[in-house]
Amino acid sequence: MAQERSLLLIKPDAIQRGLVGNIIARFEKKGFKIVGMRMLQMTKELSKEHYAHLVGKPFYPDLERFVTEHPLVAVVVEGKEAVEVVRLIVGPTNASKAPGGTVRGDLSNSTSRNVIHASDSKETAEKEIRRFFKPHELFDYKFANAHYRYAADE
Ligand code: IDP
Ligand code: MG
Repeated sequence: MAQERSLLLIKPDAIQRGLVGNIIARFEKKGFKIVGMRMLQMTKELSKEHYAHLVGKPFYPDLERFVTEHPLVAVVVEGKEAVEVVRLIVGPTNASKAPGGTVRGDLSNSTSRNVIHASDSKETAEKEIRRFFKPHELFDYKFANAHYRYAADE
């Protein structure tokens, strides 16, 4: 089975608004396996590394203040085509235009305070998982009911 891993960051706005459980539940219900989870404080240095593609943008100073203001929750999920499927569940960056049923579409109306980060490619996911988790903080385990989640050839 082509299992992949993707990194989620449940951003400080979601924590302030009491949405952490709601967000994690969506990925569990879809069938993803949680293989890592920790609360952390994003530093300015970590923000500049994680958002390196945005450091020159006019909104970057506000983004950095926002993501470093309070702790966030980092989660690694595993499952079939995780990177692409997680992005579909998350919805587009501008939550105002995100379809209902997506995390951003249901829970935010902002391009900035959009409650969640998700890796955008397999390569990025591998880098981002290493950025936030040490190898011993990630877990390999089997679902006891795996055959109810995927067929043998998936
Ligand atoms: P993504 O989170 O959908 O992958 P990116 O372009 O990687 O989107 O941007 C990272 C984060 O930066 C967004 O989730 C959002 O919080 C913030 N951001 C992106 N574009 C804008 C913008 O035009 N205005 C304000 N904040 C933005
Ligand atoms: Mg991105």
